[in-house]
Amino acid sequence: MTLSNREIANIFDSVADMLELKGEIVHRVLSYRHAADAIRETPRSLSAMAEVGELKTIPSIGKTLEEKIQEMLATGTLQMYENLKAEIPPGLTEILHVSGVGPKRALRLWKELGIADLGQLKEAAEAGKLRAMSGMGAKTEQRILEGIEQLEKLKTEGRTPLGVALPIAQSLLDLLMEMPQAVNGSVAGSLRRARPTIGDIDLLVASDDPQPIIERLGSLANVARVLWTGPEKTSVELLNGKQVDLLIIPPDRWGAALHHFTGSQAHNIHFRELALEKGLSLSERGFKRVDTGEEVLVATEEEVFALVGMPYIPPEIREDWGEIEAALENRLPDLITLDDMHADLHMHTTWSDGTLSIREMANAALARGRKFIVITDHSRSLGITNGLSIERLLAHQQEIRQVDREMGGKIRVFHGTEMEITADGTLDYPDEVLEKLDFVIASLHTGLRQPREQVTMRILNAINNPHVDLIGHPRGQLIPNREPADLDMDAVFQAAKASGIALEINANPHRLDLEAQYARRAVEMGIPLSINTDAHRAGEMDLLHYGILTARRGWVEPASVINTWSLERFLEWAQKRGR
Ligand code: DGT
Ligand code: CA
Ligand code: CA
Ligand code: ZN
Repeated sequence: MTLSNREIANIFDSVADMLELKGEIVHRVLSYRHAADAIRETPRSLSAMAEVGELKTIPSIGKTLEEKIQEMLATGTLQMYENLKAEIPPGLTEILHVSGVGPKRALRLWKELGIADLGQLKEAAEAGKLRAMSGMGAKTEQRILEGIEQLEKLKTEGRTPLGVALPIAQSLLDLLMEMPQAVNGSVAGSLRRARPTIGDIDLLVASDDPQPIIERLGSLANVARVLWTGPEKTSVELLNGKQVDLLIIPPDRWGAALHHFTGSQAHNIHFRELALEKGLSLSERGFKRVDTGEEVLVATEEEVFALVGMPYIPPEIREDWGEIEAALENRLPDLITLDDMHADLHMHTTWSDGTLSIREMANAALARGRKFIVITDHSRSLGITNGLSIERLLAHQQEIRQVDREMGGKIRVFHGTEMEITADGTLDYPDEVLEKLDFVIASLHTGLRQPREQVTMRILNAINNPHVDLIGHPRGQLIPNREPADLDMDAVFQAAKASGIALEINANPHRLDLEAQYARRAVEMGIPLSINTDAHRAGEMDLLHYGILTARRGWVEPASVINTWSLERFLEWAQKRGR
């Protein structure tokens, strides 16, 4: 049994924790953490990459880490990790993540009180045993207890989907921006970078008068309690258990703070190295000239980038995935925006499991400025959605043609299907039926837990059918709880490239599938993408921006997305594909 990418990343994270406990230099600890992050974001299997000698193409993986990965692939473990585990109880790494406990304290808890895991720490804190340790008091003990609770909650509830966190954050920010003291405001952190899931919500407000704004946040209706508060910042817990960090920034330092708190951490570290090469030390408070110690305040993010000699990098791509190099060489992508989108090619009506008629969906799309749409109800084998029999599919077409005529050219309405790829890999409609449709999506909704070979074979079957135009939500993940299918994505991309088919970025925030790193690879290979809402009701058409954010994170430019094409080009492309 060879280790999966995730297992290897987890081992690297544990190694980082243990090295940190041992007091290793930060640089070495971070190299393991960054490697773990990079591996989690790598779309190809490490064992496949190792076979062709491509491990070192992963960011943060150099010769040493490459050898460690090879060792894990070959032996199923890492000797260095086993040695560390013999030295340090593995449970101690959890304690390290309790807020209020750092590596030094964790080590002392173990050596002086024999505390080796989170459960024992909780017991000791509840029994009031921690305060006896030198440098600790009842207050620290209380903070540690709260830290444990928070960590436990995080472990059970996990991260928050972007689609849940973003509207909450935006409404909190809107309320804060009503204050006369607030001159500027933004979400920051992973939320501003639009990661599919969010740890905590970071908000920034520019003001010279922090207190009223801090008090306002604490008083808002959906704030359960204030966790702590200082002169310029506060953390609160929302009724849904999520944490919000708010920081108030003097307006003349806004640019540096916004850049710092947007992250990612890896981007920041790399960016600061470049600043240093220019003799500038950058912190969240601004730049300082290394030689004279003179402060250089920056009020806008544009100035932050300009001072280090590069164009503005959009927040969605600040992950240290090559954006800094691209900026320096003036080859940043011209990222797609919502305005580039003309069409929505995936949606459902009352004919299957949608809530509105074809006519109502067409009007809803028209109201949102779409120029053409495809109605793609489910196919016959997905009984639970009232999928269409062949007979009903043909009647469906009649009604769609009728609505298309009624719309008088204000919006074009085409006939498609979201066809099941059944559990044995056959397609739900025969070719002679598919021929009659304007556009064909094929998707997996069942058998997602099948072994890799089987589930991959099914999707390849669909890709290789010349009537299929698009694979819907290819990986089948549901955010935050359902892992993607175990697809061989190398094989999927190769087949897609060969057949000329498009792959979807499903904009529904529970899907965001393909995710950014896969979308980026598709674009690099010249595979067309399609960003669609998969709307089952009118309101879901408004979720398109999540698909755009995801595409932007994947460096996607408008030309790669068929929804940005003119109607003529779209039809020509779809017709060439087997009809
Ligand atoms: P999350 O909350 O887990 O989804 O991820 P982020 O990226 O929002 O992380 P968070 O909330 O811990 O911190 C917000 C930003 O602040 C982060 O993206 C970069 C910056 N930051 C936080 N800690 C550090 C650090 O230790 N070093 C550097 N350079 N930047 C940091
Ligand atoms: Ca955050
Ligand atoms: Ca935070
Ligand atoms: Zn659908």
